[in-house]
Formats: sequence, C-alpha cells, structure tokens
Amino acid sequence: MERIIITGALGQIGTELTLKLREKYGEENVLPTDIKAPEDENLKGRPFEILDVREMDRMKELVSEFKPDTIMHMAALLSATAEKNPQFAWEINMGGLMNALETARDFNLKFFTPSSIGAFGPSTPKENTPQVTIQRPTTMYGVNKVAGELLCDYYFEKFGVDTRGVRFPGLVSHVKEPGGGTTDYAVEIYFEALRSGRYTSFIGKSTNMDMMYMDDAIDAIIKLMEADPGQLTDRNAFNVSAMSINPEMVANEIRKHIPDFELDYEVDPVRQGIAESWPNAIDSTEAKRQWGFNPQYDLEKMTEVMLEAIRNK
Ligand code: AKB
Repeated sequence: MERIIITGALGQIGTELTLKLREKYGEENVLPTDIKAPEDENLKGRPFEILDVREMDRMKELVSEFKPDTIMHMAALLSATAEKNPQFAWEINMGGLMNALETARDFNLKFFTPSSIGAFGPSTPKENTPQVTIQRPTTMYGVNKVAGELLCDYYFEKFGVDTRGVRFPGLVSHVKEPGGGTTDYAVEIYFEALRSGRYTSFIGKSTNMDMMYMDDAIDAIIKLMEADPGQLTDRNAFNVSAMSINPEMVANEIRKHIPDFELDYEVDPVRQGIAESWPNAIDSTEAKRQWGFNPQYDLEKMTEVMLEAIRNK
C-alpha cells in the first residue's frame, strides 16, 4: 500500500483510519472522501473530496486523477439505521460496494471493506463462532454484509481483484462517536460516565457482544492490507474480536475509576433483537494464523484509555 483512497472517511472508522494512514504513508498519499465536507479541524483544509458512493463515474474520475493503488471502502449505514429504512440501506450499502469493486477492477486496485458480526444470525453458533459457519442474518444490514462478503469472493475469483476484509465487532473510540449501530452503547457509556455519572443502556444487562478498541481495529486493517497475498485463504472477511462484553461488565470496570457510576436500563426492542441475533463471542483464530491479528486492548485497558482521553478533551 502506498497511495490510498478512502470512502466514508468521516464515519467512526474512516476518521481515525484517515489520520493513521496519513501519519504512516504521508498526507499527500491519502485521499479521504465522503458525502459531505469535513467539520473536524484535523481534516479541514487538507486533501479531501466530496463523493457519494452511489456515483460510480465520480468515483472513477477521482481514482483516475489521484492514481491510488488501494481503495478502502468504508461508507455504509450501520445496523439500527439500516433497519429503519431497509431499501435505502440496500441502495447505499450494496450500490456503494458494487461501485467500489468495479472501480477496483477497472483500475487494478487493492481492495478493503469491512464486514461485521452482523453478517451472522440466530442460527449461527453463538459461542466461539467459527470463521466458516452458517450466515443467515435477520437484518438488512446483515443481508448486505453477507452479500458483500460473497461479492468480495466473486471479484477475487472471477476478476482477480485483491479483496480483503474483516468482520468487525462493535468498535469503541473516543475520537468520533458512532451513529446508528447496535453496539453504540459501549461508546456512549464512557462519555455519559464522565458527563453525568450515569447511563441508561438500550441493550440488556447480560447481552454479550464482541467489541474491540479502535486502535486495534485500525492496526488490523493495516496489518491485513500489508499481508502477503499468498498467506490469505479467506477473501470475504476475517472474524476479528478482542473481547466479549455486556453493559454490566463495562459498568463494573468504569466503577474502578468512578465508584458511584450508576447504570440502569431502558431496553430498545429493535436493537436488543438485533443484538440477540448476533453471536456472543466469535473466534478470531484464522485472522491470527493467516496474517497475525494481535489485539492489544482488553476491557480493563480500554476503559482506562477511554476515560483518560474523554477527561482530557
Ligand atoms: C453496528 O452495531 O451496527 C456495528 C457493527 C457491529 O457492525 N457497530
């Protein structure tokens, strides 16, 4: 990877990915794009292009001008938002992905796009979910992710596009709050712990989901993209996770720093239903074996850095 174009660069992952890639490959070698202009001071006044991922001609025009060797396609609606407007989610998530894959094929680009634990469903084994297993999700987001994984396999086999991906769990970050995800409670809880000393969770007390700290997620993307292609057997997406946690566990960890932190519950049936359809804990063995996935943050360390960073904002 030397020159990279990113779609959805203002999203939760895109924002930090852009900063990290600039640091690593140089500002002139990274072109972030999104449907709207950046407000973030770190992104303003630097190379940036407006791109609606539904417009393939514009995507190809930008690629033809910038001449990247890699495209990272991050633009997508998350699970809860997609469930509110499934038709629109199909248009953005699948339309955008097809355009990005076609662009990669035309310009011979390396390709990255994230899948998700949302690509699994109620009939998937819940514990130690294997890399290759039943994928019959019951959300539009999940349907998009499974179709996306299959498309990545197809473009690799049929057209030789160097497709790579991971099934991200919930990602926890203090830089940019997520929007419209089922796992968002795990970010909000830290901000509210410091803002008001209490949090009302929309996810039930003992509902476990996989999570990962954002630094580990960005490291995983870079490591996977830099891996020798011959090492990679799976071209759809790799299971990656650093911890399986529930709201009660996060609250207990926060109380080590803020002893009177209070947690109560107002469970949202839609997001709770989505969470219950997902695995409790996926198995990341293949990612570790094939390209050295090696997360550094567990719940304890993540809680320390989250609280410290939000306090210093
Ligand atoms: C969501 O909750 O929709 C995302 C995801 C796990 O893909 N964070």
